Amino acid sequence: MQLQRDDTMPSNISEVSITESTTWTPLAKHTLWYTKPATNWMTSTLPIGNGQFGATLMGGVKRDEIQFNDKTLWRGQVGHIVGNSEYGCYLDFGHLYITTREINTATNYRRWLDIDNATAGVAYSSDGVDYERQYIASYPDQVVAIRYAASKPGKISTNLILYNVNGSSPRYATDGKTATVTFQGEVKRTGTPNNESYYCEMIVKTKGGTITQDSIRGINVTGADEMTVYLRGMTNFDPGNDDYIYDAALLPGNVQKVVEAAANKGYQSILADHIADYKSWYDRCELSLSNAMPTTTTPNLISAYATDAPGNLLLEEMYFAYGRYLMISASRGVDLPSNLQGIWSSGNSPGWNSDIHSNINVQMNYWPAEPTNLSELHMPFLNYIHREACERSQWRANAQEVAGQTKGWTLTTENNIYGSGSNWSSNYTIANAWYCMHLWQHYRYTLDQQYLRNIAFPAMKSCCDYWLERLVLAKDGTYECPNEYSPEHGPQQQNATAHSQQLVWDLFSNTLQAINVLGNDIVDAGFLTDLNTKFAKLDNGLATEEVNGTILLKEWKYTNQGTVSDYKRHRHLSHLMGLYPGEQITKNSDPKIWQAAINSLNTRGWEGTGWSLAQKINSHARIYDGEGCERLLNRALRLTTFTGTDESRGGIYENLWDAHAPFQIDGNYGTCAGMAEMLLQSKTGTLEILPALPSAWSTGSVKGLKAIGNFTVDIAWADGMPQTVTIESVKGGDVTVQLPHTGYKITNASGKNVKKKIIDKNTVKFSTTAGGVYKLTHNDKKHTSKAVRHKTK
Ligand code: FUC
Repeated sequence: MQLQRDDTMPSNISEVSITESTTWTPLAKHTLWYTKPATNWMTSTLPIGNGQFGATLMGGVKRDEIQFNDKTLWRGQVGHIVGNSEYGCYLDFGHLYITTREINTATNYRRWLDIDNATAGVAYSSDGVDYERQYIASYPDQVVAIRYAASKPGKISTNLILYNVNGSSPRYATDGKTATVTFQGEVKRTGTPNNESYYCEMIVKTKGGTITQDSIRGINVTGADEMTVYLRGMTNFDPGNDDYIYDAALLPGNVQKVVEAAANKGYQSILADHIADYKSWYDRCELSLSNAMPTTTTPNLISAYATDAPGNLLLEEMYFAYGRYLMISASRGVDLPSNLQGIWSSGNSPGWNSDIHSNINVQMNYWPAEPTNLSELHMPFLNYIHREACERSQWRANAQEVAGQTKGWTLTTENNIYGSGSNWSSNYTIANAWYCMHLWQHYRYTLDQQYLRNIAFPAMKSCCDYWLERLVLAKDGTYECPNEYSPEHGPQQQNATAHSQQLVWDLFSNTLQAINVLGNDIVDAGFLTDLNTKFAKLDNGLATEEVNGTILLKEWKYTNQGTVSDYKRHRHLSHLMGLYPGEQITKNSDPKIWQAAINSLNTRGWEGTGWSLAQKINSHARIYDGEGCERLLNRALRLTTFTGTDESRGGIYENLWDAHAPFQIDGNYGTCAGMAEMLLQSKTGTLEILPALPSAWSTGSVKGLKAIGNFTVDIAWADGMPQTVTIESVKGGDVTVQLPHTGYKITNASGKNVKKKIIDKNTVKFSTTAGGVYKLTHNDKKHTSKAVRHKTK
């Protein structure tokens, strides 16, 4: 349903004349800022979120629009694979319209999103008064809180209207000092007699002034010194209950408790706790490429990107920080992954239903989680996988319903939050193995064996059951995945796509390693024998073919890709799973395969949707092509204003949301991960320092990247050369580090030299103890070479 403007902001309210600020610059380095209110939700609104509940801010002066979402508000099917239009859609929850009364002009206008502190604001002056608004989405207090302030007393007079996107009008009540506004309703579900219920509450408080009910609509604040708003919408979604909902009668009380507690606590305490909480995540990792401050607005920074070198690096640094901001803001709370738009969606017709898309998108949302030190924020996705695969019934039923198997679990490409999916390309069932890669990677980064035993392994084992039963023995004596798809082109159903074979290879290899960690007793002997036998005879998805004179990695075992029209430019890199995010293809692989993978990646070119460019950055980092990464980054950060669907208009909007187009958040996350991949890789267990550093990043530093083995790594480099590398060993154990040379001095926290073993001319190995911090310093005058250069072409 599209929003009807008449239902929302009173149509007779037009914006006042606004003069842009020409003097303001933000205090925090990583601040997105603008000197005009947003006029288009997709391109210009600014998002805040507490991981589950969030808002988007338009920042008008007379007409302030705050649109909000909760990750759990979905209409659609419960269980079963159904038609494309039936399985459902992520829904807009509501809009808050705050009209500032008695205002005619605004000067010195600016609005911003400070991602170093997770606070958003609007400020302007009018008639000798300075007005300032602040907006936050608090995790500790679970509300969106808004504060309107003015430099003189009695100057805040507003009208507040809450709009229920999905049903009846709100109820307004006030005692003159506080107003409480609520709305509630149900959204339609099918496959069950029970709909999902939602409830929203807003409390408005003022310092000074009065609050009255408006004779037509909403509430009026008159002559206040300050106004604060506390807002929360929730649903009765509960994935632990059979029907995915809990008793709707309990919902209003749950919301009231949260909003009333927040209103009693007060804005300043909520703000202080919010910033402390946010920074406990955000400050763990930081990329510094530029000393520049954002002295120009974000739209200007983006426009100047192609030519303005210091600004250029600042935008790249900002985009990295923003990826982490968006993850902290969209992946906490309920055990559901962030969707195609994170948690932010206005109107009820988002692209691809803003669903959980399993053939690249939801995975990409989580690519930065481990390397950029937000490992715990991977859990809403990982717990969701475990729950749906091992505790709920539908993914297990899918094994039979979509694939005719009797064991294990699987899912299709398009998914809602109720275990249901659409039947679009439903023969694509290999997403289960790809999901298991995430389960395993979290273990590799954390070495948390309890997690491995209880959360990851049961789902990995069950996924192996599915594939061990489903694989077919081909004439060439190898095991193949039948009837698979190589998203999203070429033959719809074919045995042994490179994509499916590489993913099953990854699943089997990881599961065997997990058994090695947990002990053979974790499975029965028959399973282990079957797994070993089929792994040994598995077609590993790595074969080459010549296409128009170039040796490429095969995408289809039984179709030459030269016969598929899009092989040179298709946005998906489905046949390169083993290069990234997998680790099957490395420079130590068979040289023919390594070179074919490089050729295939280069053949796919330098264009794409936002997410495709992001995948290319990560993949080029894996082939040590720093210049290629920078070229793709330059392309990915190109301004776009197009909001329709177009595969060739990838880029960023002025609010730094990634454009597929339309807005799709995977590209934000994927590009953030790509920048981390350029600076540190650890896929094979060796810490590769600055593996794909472009010349544009000749000097810089990064702190708090994570490596496999639970190492935390800071790197400072100059002239392309790592100067110091600091490695904190969280769990102890040996660490292997690849550097430009082996002459780096290694000292421990007390400054004592650490004994190293030289593995080859670039690689050293040394022992660490849990909690130990080790500093590797480039102190050898003889070694002046730049960072390790790998031959990729
Ligand atoms: C995949 C991609 C599309 C789009 C959709 C949501 O199917 O091929 O480009 O991103 O997901």
